[in-house]
Amino acid sequence: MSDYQRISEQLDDVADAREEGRRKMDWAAQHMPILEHVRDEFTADRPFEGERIGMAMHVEAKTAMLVETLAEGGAEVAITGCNPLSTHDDVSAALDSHENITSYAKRGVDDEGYYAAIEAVIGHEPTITVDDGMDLVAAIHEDYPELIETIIGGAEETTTGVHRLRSMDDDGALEYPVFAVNDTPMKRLFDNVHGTGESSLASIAMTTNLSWAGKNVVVAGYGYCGKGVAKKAAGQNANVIVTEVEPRRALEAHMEGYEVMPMAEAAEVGDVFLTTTGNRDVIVDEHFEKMQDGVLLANAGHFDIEIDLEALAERSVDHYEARDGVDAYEMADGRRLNVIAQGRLVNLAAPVSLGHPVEVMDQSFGVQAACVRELVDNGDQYDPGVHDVPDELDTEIAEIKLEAEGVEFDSLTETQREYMDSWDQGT
Ligand code: RBV
Repeated sequence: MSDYQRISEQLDDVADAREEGRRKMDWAAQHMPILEHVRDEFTADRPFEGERIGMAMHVEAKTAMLVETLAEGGAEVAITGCNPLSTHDDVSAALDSHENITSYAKRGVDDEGYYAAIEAVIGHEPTITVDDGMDLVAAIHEDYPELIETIIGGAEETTTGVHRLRSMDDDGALEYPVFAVNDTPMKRLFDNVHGTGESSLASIAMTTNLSWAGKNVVVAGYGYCGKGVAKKAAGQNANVIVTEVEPRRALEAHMEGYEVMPMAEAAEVGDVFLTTTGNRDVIVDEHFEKMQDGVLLANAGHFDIEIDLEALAERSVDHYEARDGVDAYEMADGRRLNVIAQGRLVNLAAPVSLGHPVEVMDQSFGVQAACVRELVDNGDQYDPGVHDVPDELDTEIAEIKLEAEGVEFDSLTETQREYMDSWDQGT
């Protein structure tokens, strides 16, 4: 093949990828009325003219709609992935073809490639950061502190990122304001519960072609994500077992009708294990020792630290790809323990995974967009540190969604409002 032919084939491949990425984005857009509303507003007002937004998020179709929404509002946006396995390369190519957007995201990068892309985003000298997991904030504080002076603020998408940010803030190390998008009702009650629940179970089912009905499904962690996973698994006729370390959450799971037991016991009876704790070393060697042949192990937490894969590799005598997205670890006694998506967040990192459903990401990203606007409008009113998203912004996003759904609802009368604000009217 001549050089000319090779180059023209490569160009065709890029064009095909862009087209496919665009098709995925168009589909998502049809189900994202909040972003559509916000985008119309941003396109008219151009609130981000002159701003540079650096992002590290899961680069796929829904995220792409957020990125475009910000770019249509006048921003120059640079983005990379927030997980080595969650990027859709075709969507990344489609995004990159926008004149105000540069995408460095690539699926399957190694650690070096991952951090090089984060640095490339930082190279655009962002005035606003939008993170999912806090890797951008961390890299800026560690390696490019000179940029902090010109950064207005940031927004953080996920529980793990907010947790890291709060620890950083407690240590007095966080030097610009960041909104805890994760903690808003419009995000957490939908994205973490329904989004994680539905997409994790769907990804596992599609990856394995196995049923939930009649399985013992062990859910580690009964936070918002764990609640969603437990509820949806129970809805699929699984027998749900919850493990917890926090007494009130353990009690809540118990009163919800789930079995609650230590992981050491659950390890012996579980068919499927799904971690949602945000902590490390949740399933470790002592558990692998007791597990049944054929179990499925998956993680829905942000980082791949919940299942101790090193210990599993050490304990195994053979390791092979059993299916696309399933690694089988064979023990000396013949048992096979199957890890899905390399223990990375299963709803995004398995080959068939698509991330959370479009509707919930519309909500989360609606809040993100509102936060970016708030930073541009009123950023100087926020001190360095973690901030709750102003309630009226979250409420505004809910109202846009209800209107799009054609759902009407009541409002308080003046008398009711006064009553709710009073304290002197008893029986
Ligand atoms: N999440 N993003 C997607 N773009 O498809 N799916 C899930 C997507 C986010 C979700 O908001 C969660 O807080 C975070 O990923 C965990 O990294």
